[in-house]
Amino acid sequence: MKRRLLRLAALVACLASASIAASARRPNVIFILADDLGWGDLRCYGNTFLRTPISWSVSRVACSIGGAACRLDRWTRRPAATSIPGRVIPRRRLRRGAGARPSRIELFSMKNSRFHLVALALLLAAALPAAENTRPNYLFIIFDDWGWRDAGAYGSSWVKTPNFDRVAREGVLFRNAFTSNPKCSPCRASILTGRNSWQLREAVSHNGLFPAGFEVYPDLLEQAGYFVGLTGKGWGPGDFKTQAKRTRNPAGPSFDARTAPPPTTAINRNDYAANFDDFLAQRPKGKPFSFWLGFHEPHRAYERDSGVRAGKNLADVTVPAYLPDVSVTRGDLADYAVEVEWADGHIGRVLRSLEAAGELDNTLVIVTSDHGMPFPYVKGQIHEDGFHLPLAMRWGRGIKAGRVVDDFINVRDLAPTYLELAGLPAHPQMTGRSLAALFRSPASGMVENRAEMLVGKERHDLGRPNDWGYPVRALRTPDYLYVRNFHPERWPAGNPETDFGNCDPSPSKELLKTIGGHYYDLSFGKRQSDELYDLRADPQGVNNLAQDLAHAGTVARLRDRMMALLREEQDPRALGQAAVFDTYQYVGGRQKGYDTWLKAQDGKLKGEAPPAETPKRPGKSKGARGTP
Ligand SMILES: [Ca+2]
Repeated sequence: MKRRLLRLAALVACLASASIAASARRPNVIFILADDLGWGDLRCYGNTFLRTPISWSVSRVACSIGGAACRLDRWTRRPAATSIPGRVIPRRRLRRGAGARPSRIELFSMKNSRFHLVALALLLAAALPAAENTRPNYLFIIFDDWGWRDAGAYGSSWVKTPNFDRVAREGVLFRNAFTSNPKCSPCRASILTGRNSWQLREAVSHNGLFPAGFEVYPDLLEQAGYFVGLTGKGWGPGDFKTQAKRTRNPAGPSFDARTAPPPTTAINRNDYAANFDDFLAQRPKGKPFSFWLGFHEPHRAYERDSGVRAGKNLADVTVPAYLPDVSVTRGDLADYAVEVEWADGHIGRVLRSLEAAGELDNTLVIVTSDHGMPFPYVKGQIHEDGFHLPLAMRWGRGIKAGRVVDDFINVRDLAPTYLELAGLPAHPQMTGRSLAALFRSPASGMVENRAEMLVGKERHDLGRPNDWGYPVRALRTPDYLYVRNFHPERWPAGNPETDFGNCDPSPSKELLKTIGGHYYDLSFGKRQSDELYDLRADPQGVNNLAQDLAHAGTVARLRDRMMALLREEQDPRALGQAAVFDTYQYVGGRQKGYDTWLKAQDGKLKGEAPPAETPKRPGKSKGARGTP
């Protein structure tokens, strides 16, 4: 029926155009001008992997008009052989333009013809319903605190991630993916809303309120007919009920019923892959889906020495430049690796489930993390390994396999991508940039010249007087990381007396506190207002060059560029309104609060018993940690 309607509309369009042209006794010409559509992106030019709704529709329209043109030729009694439906026209002939023999042109023009515009709109409208069933599914897999270097696809030999590597191999691996704020809640808010964290009011904070007035992509997809779900960690920690009045996590309704015995006491009991199977089983027939699979791994705590017990050889571990290379850090890193590898196994299971359901190639699978590993100098810090993310995507129907892309990707680009691929209009709140055109390219390397990235933070954890945060903004370019610390008089990871609250407890942290010196200063010491790292010579960013006069010009240039971009983004920090950031409520526990520490000192002076120590979270409670 649709096909008949389409042919009828095409026939009407072409007959009309024929009536206009008949007086000149020439064949009709309709030229379909698609805006920004690459010539290789049409199936009729041999494209075998790309079927986005737009190119699909244009392709169908072109073929249909070709069919109508054949009838048209019969109507005008011209030889039908000059117009063959579905015929491939050599590119050289398309370039001949006005010099081509009119009777040989089979590409059509709507130039200067209002009627033809209307006819084309009718044809596209007829074709779009056919594309509706081709909307892709989305499976978004996010680790909690997984560092970007720790995957086989990025060259790691000691962290085994065969399933992440498979996604990269059968799709695209991004070498420059970033979160603009390296902490759980602000990064996840950015993913959901498609905005940078300083554009999200209260959601810039870790453990704060999810603000009212911002749309999230799972809701928008659900309204467009998608079946949505979540297992594990969505947005959080924080409170999405008080201000946003949400009754479920912004990442979607939870599917957490299935549990399984974990391999260590610190790994979560969530059987992520089985919960995804439950979600698939409950999906209404024919509906596209969007699922958020949020691992709790490799967030701390870890089972001590689980790495060695799992067979890790500590001699194989690669210790980064900002940590001392000793057995304590090697053991800590090996314990972290066990959790990464456990989670990677679930990726293999969900890929097999998609294959069994016949949905693998119609599903855009994205695997990433919310920020770097939970070690000093990384998690919560504006350093290269803090905000640089692992990112691979697989979409059999829409991404050519084996690509490695160097464009700078921000997690806020994901939400607009989901909307565009689902055929939805761009949302005016989203400031990220869709990746759909990048997907269509078969190229590797720098594809769209996305080559700079803003990074920053305000308050993460407590631990400074008045609950102050540690405000930072930074600009990352292919060669440099420039960092601006707006309050260098504050302690970057929290005050020493409150035990550097923005650095998770760990054997590595205890070691640095014990030995002091260089590594302690790197992670916990106060910083200069400007930092500059030349990532070509110093890829992990540990040698600050900003105080070297030889780099003064680079510092000034990058600072000016960064502030100009922040003003464009309406960042309150760049508009003289920075005081607002420290007014945002902190909703987590106050054990790390400076006021809690002060009260304890008062009690000591008065001879009172010290307050009970902050209870250590048992590993198995990981699942409930902080996420309402
Ligand atoms: Ca995290």
